[in-house]
Amino acid sequence: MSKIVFPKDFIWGSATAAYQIEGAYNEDGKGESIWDRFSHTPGNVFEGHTGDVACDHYHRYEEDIQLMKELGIKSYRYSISWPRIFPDGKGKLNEKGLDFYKRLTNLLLESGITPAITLYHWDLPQKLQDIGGWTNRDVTDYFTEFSETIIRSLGDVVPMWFTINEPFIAAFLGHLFGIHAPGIKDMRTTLQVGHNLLLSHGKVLKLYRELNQKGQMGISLNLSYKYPASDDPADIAATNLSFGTVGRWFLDPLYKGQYPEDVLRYYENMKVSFSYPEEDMKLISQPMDFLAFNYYSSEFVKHDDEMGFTHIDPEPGKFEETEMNWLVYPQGLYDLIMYLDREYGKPNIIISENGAAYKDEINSNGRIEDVKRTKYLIDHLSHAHRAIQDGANLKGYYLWSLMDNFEWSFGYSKRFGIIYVDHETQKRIIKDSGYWYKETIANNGFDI
Ligand code: IFM
Repeated sequence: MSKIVFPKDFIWGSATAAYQIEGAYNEDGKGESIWDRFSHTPGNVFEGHTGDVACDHYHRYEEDIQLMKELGIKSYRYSISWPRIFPDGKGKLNEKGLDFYKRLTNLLLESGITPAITLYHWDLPQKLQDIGGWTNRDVTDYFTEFSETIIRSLGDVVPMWFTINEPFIAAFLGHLFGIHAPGIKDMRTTLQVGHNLLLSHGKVLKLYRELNQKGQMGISLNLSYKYPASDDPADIAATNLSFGTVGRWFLDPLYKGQYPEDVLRYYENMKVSFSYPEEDMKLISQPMDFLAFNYYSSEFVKHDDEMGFTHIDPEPGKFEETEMNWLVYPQGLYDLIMYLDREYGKPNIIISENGAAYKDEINSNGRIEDVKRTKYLIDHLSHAHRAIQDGANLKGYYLWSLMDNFEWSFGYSKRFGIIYVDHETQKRIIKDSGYWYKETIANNGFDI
């Protein structure tokens, strides 16, 4: 047995997002979000589930913070529902909505938990979707105004800020595959939306600096590591392209001020183009305090004549899969961190999400023995630790998720939490993985 010990100030966190846990979808003056509209439209979400009640966190946040305290969570990453603050997306401020986040943040601070805010985790006000949503450049200014309100209200006490969560997912799942809100299927729109999300990030980061804030700000990307399915040069090229479309497409503008040439060509060949003023890149590529990413799995890539690349399971049955059918591949986390360290100038790195969905059952003693989730966490954190030992500036880890919640188009059918939520009664039960995390935080590491 050996002991894994993390650096002294390592941030042990857990994460959630507003639409996935809050509920209270039409209370205290909150406006409609694109996820309210999407989930209320039949056929979009598993068995018609919605976030109307979700985990009822809006009313139960005190109990939830008490649970975080019990687990010894050091930092809590949560997002702000934009339509709760500006029901129309802009204009008139809804004080009651803002007050909720003030109460939540204050109680976290009183409980010794460091607040970490995500400004956009996908719940765009529907009123802004009605004028084109993220395809409309004006929305980047409305987002900046919304962010200014939040930063002016909470900036003094919140030291950690994530501008946009997973711009790739918001753009591609929402505007190309149509399986997330707002349910559009158009490639050109997708690229424009991706760009405007990056631009919004840049505008808010500039504002944050102008407001002389003392905390740290970065963006949160969804990244996985890509491996060629064989030694065939065509598969190796496809792997580079596959990472290019998801990873470099966002990383290069942020760090190099330009979209990757090869991926631009790829889209040109597909006859998809989009435009932006060149000066956008200056905003987008301002230095961030950290680079955050969400890691769940990795992919094996094969050349595909039509699309250029496709993802396959090279040895079916060899690797475990989670309930999301995502391969469990902890080595990918190490390879990804080291890649970012090498290619993007040794940034400070935060793992802003990592975790796994499994089928959880309450046993006769009322316990949830989620052995697989605990193993998933041990394996991923071991690889994260190895990256730190090999020189990467990994500063913190936010486990996804604090509690079972609304998993977008899968509704409540997937459970990612270290706290079990009975969605009928709203009863919470800490799972065994939660107790393991508690011990890990207390010991700043674990035995393997
Ligand atoms: O639940 C999501 C979260 O909202 C964004 N990152 C991935 C998680 C699991 O799918």
